[in-house]
Amino acid sequence: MTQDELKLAVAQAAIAYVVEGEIVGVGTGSTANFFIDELAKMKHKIKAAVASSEATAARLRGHGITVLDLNEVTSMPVYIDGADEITASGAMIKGGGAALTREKIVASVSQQFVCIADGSKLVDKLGRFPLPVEVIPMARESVIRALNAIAGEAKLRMKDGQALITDNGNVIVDVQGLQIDDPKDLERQINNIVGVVTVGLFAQQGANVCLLGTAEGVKTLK
Ligand code: ABF
Repeated sequence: MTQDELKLAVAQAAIAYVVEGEIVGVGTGSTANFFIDELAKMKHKIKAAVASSEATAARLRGHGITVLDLNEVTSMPVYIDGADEITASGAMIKGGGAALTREKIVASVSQQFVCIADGSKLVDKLGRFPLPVEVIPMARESVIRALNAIAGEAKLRMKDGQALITDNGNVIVDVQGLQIDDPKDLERQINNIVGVVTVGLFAQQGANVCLLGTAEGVKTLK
């Protein structure tokens, strides 16, 4: 199976976690896009969606799915999103698509996080994928120094020769060369750096379920 076929398989499996008549939280990225296209097939059975990025909101609306502002929503049964890396216990690195802040916010208002990923995302230890950190622009250099002092090598993410700007108007710093033994502790440490908006470690609140696409079929990790 190709990677896209694996992504489609987990996106289809995730539909079983969507609660009819309710609001669903929707992630960002290529796997989430497969999920959005599947969700469109049952759009009349859900109340609405909350999107974790402008790109996701546009794709949902393109399918005729109502997108609510999170401020209008108290709680959602489920948030469905991809990941860049995930461990068997559900700790993740996210933010390769630069949507980590809204992803973490929408996930925090959801009762359950269902991660959808092809098998290549499952790791024993997080850190091979550069860890994204969203940063207030004026704190860029001070945060880079603070991250370098903790571990790894922090670099500003660029796009088309300029600093990439997130949906929230901030920049992304990626930390390379990490071997993350204690994801919850590192999440806490980086959250404590002044100027950090969000760290792409989802460990204190990780995935409750991971639907993993493999050649043998979709495996469910809980
Ligand atoms: C989002 O999309 C991100 O948190 C993660 O960076 C990325 C995964 O993308 P893909 O599904 O394209 O691999 O979930």
